[in-house]
Order: sequence, then structure tokens, then C-alpha cells
Amino acid sequence: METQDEVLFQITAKHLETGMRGFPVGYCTTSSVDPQKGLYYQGRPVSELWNWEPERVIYLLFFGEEPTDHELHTFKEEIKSRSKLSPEVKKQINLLPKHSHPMALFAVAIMILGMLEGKGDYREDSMNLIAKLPELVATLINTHAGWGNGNPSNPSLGYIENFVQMLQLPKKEVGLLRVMKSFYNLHLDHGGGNLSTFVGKAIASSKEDLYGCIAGAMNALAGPLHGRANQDALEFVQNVAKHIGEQPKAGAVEGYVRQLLANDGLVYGFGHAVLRVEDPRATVFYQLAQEMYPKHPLVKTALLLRTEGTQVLKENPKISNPYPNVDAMSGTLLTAAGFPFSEYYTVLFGFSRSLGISRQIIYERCEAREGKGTPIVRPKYLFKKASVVTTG
Ligand code: NMX
Ligand code: MLT
Repeated sequence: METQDEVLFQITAKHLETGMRGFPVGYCTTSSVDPQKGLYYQGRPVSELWNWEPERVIYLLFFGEEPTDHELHTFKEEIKSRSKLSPEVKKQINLLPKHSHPMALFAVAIMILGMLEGKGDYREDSMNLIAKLPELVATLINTHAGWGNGNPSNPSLGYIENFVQMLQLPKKEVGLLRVMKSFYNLHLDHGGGNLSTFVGKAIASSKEDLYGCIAGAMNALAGPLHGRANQDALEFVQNVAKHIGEQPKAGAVEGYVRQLLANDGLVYGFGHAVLRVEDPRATVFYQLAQEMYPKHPLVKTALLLRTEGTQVLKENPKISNPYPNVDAMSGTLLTAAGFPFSEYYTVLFGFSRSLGISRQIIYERCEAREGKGTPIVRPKYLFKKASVVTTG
């Protein structure tokens, strides 16, 4: 633990307008991100627990320790008992405009849940939100995609099992459940400072209720530099594959990335604000794809991007991290597993991340500073005269 007078970071003028990169602002009691080693949940590397039962990982993050079998059983019963979405919430979700991006619907759906079922208590609302998200997200995807009502909820199947069976997919592949579980486990949390989590906690510092905080956090996640990069990264892999054909060669992939960068394009799924190595979450997805779908043409392309993309990005000294991040492979893996519906990828990210954000909000509102909570977020901006903008 730091001593009260210890200097943790010195801010000079060069740190202004850097997105507060590296500024320590508080404590995170769920997870941490090491630039060289990546993500740890409660001190345990995600490479150790990505294939656990999702409820076990939720418990670990929420309560700080791996559950005993009895604790896990009791927790599952608790989630089950809270899981039913009221017909009114479903009806309101079904009425939302279908032409908008699903992330816009997701944020609104969370607000609707809060309006109709919110209790105004961070712990209660977090538990209810987590329990109801499988049905809320399945309802949202089914209605937005025009797939119909979906199967009724059956929480006894398991948290992600129930979610997957509720999706009224045109066709279900055998590997999808395994991929969805690993996707869920690996997106639950990413330290305290990722944008959506930070935004959620900042909103909570005004004592707004949990639903308002999570809805705001989801709007932050919806941007292409953050959560929506998983949708854009898949579209990028598809474009590369379309451009260079079904038997991709390293040279052609390299040439494509070089051209993209020369035109000031972004290589989606690469780079990170904290990590300086390949994201261990991406490493898991690459391994799974190689094991489960080695012959899929998009998998081959994404694997070539892993090496060639990194090589080309390394040549540009302004890019701090040339390696794949979590979004580089998740969409390709979901596609290979029979879920090629990329506009829902960020919703899947948010479905999972709502857990980490909720738990961090509980810490900041109910536990920090001997239960008093952290104060309202209010950083300082320095006045600078704006340059004159002329019209016409
Ligand atoms: N492709 C092209 N240019 C890049 C990339 C990339 N993958 N990564 C960084 N740069 C550029 C960046 O735009 C910036 O340019 P400029 O100085 O002209 O503004 C410069 O390199 C320095 O940026 P960094 O310090 O390397 O990165 P920063 O910490 O600012 O941003 C990301 C981190 C993740 C926003 C950035 O790497 C990026 O835009 N990556 C592509 C989008 C993406 O995959 N986002 C998902 C992140 C993970 N998530 O799930 O949220
Ligand atoms: C995340 O999982 O939130 C992303 O990797 C972004 C981040 O940590 O800044």
C-alpha cells in the first residue's frame, strides 16, 4: 500500500491532452493490467481462468475469492431467482427503433430496466442487472435482428448456456457455446481506467443510480476506439480477405496494412493505451481459433495479420504498441463459431463488462474511504484562449 505522501506520478505540461494516460486516480479492487503481462482478475492471470464456468469467474470478481462448491451453488441460485425480465421491460425493448446501432438500444434498454425495476441501491441493482442481462441482451438481439421472440429463459441451464439458447439464431454451430463462454469471461473487467469503466464510475460519483451509470458506460464503450473496435476489426479482416483472396499470403497482407497506414487508416484490433505486448486475451482467442477452426479462411487471414500487421506497425515509432489487442481475433472467432453478426459484438462486450463496472462502482460508492465513498469527480482544466474560428 502506498504511503500518504509518496509521489506516484508527476504531471507536467506535456501530460495535458494525453487522455490522462498513466495518471493514478484511485484503487481498483477487482483486476489489474500489467503492460508486460496483461490482465489479472483478483491477482490471477486470465490465461488461468478464461475457460472456467462463467458463474465462477463472476463470483471471483464480485466477492474477491474463488467460491467453494457450496458458495457457487448458492450464488447460482441467487442469480436464477433474480433473472426474470418483466414483460413490460421486454415490450419496451421491442418498441425501440431497429435502424439504430444495437449499442444505442443497449444503453436505452438498461435505462428502461432501471426505470421499471430500479431499487436505488448499488448492490441490489448490480445483482439484479447481472442476473437479468442474459435475457435482456438476447431479447435485444432477437428483436433488432428480426429473429422473432427467441426461446423462453431457462436459467437452470447455466448463465451463458441460457443466453445462447435464448438467441433465435438462424443456425447454431456446436462450438458457439464454448466461444461465447470464453468471450464472456475475457471481457468482464480490465482494470479501473478503461474508458467505459472510468465513465461509469465518474457518473456514479454524482450518486446517479447504477442503471444510469452503466448506460453511460455503454455509450463510452460504443465508440470505435474502445468497444466497437471488435466490430470494426472483423470488418477489417473481412476486407483484407476480400482483397487478397481465400489463400492469403504474408506478403499480400503486409502490403495491405502498409497501404492502409499510408492512407492514415487505423489498424483495428491493434494497439493499446496500457499494454506493450500481445494482449493475453487475444492470445487465448488465437489459440482457440487455431484449435477449433484452423481451416476457416478468415482465421487464416487474422493469423497472418497477427504477424504481418505487428511487423508493419512496429516500423512506425509513434505507435506505442504494435501488438494485437482483445478485439483483433474475437470477431473472427465468433464468425467461425457461427455468429457472424458483427453489429452485436460490442453488445456482447458490454454484456460482460457491465459486471466489472458494476463491481467497481460498488467499491467507489459503498466501500472506499471507510464506506463514505469517493468524492465527485472533478479534474482541473487550464484556460487557453481558443483560436478564432471564421465561417464562410
Ligand atoms: N493503427 C493505426 N494507428 C495507430 C494504431 C493502430 N492500430 N494505434 C495507435 N495508432 C496511432 C494513434 O492514432 C496515434 O496517432 P496520432 O499521434 O496521430 O494521434 C499514435 O499512433 C499514438 O497512439 P498510441 O499512443 O500508440 O495509442 P493510444 O494510447 O493513444 O490509443 C488505441 C490506444 C487502442 C485507441 C489505439 O491503439 C487505436 O486506435 N487502435 C485501433 C483501435 C482499437 O483496436 N481499439 C480497441 C482497444 C481495445 N479495446 O477494446 O478498447
Ligand atoms: C478494455 O478491455 O477495456 C480495453 O482493452 C481498453 C483499455 O483497457 O483501455
